[in-house]
Amino acid sequence: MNRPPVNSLNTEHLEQLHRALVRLENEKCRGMILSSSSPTVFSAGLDIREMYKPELEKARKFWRTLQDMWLKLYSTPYPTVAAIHGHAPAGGCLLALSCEYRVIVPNVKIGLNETQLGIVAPQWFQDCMRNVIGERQAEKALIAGHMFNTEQALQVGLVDEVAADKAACIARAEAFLASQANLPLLARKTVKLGFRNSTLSRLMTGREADTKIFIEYIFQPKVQKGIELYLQSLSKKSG
Ligand code: CO8
Repeated sequence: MNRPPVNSLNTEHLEQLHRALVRLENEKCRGMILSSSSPTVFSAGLDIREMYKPELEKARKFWRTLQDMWLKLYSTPYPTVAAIHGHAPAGGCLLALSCEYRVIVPNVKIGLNETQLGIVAPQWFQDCMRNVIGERQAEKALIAGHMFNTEQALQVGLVDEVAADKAACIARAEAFLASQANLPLLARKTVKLGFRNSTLSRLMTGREADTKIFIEYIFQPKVQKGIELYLQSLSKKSG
């Protein structure tokens, strides 16, 4: 990902990611490492500006593009690793959770923190976390909107490994891909999809309802006020 400053996911960036995933699949890619060009941020999650003063059709397109990208990422026939050498809140955490393996560096915060922002992580975000860390830990983390530090993320199984720095993180991600390289492709892919199918189907059969929830939510005046204040607090911080 290379969308400075924080790889926030707007419609255009989501489309780019989606196109890249389609191309990798068509080219019969043998493995992908999802990483960031930023030294400190993996991805700040959804671009909050896409949800501020929304226009109906643009907002619908934004959400559908997110769904499209995620459906592709979650179901790739090839192995995927997230090299998390920077913070990964909310949608950034979703991207990492959607890969098959996660390597993180020290001093990173990662989690589905939506509750803390006064929003509800969509069901499929929640499913992704539940599938990685299990029901009990996911329930606790999601209710609190907990952001895990590196040690906590490793302890709870949200990530698989800690590496000292970005270079080591990429090297460990490559090692994971190497460990998968000799597995029979079809068997590997079939098992992966077997595990992920119910989560994928839940969104595929409920896409319209999921979009409706998002639209109805962001069009509420009090939600707009909250987004406005949050955006102001973020830019004050960097100013
Ligand atoms: N979207 C848009 N802009 C952002 C975002 C974002 N998610 N995050 C940061 N920015 C902007 C800031 O406003 C700032 O802009 P400017 O320079 O113009 O003032 C710039 O990026 C740099 O930000 P920081 O100074 O904060 O950068 P840091 O390196 O200090 O910190 C962080 C990086 C840790 C990523 C920090 O920016 C942060 O915490 N950002 C907010 C992350 C966040 O809350 N994401 C949640 C997005 S919502 C989501 O992903 C799922 C929502 C599901 C919706 C469900 C509805 C029903």
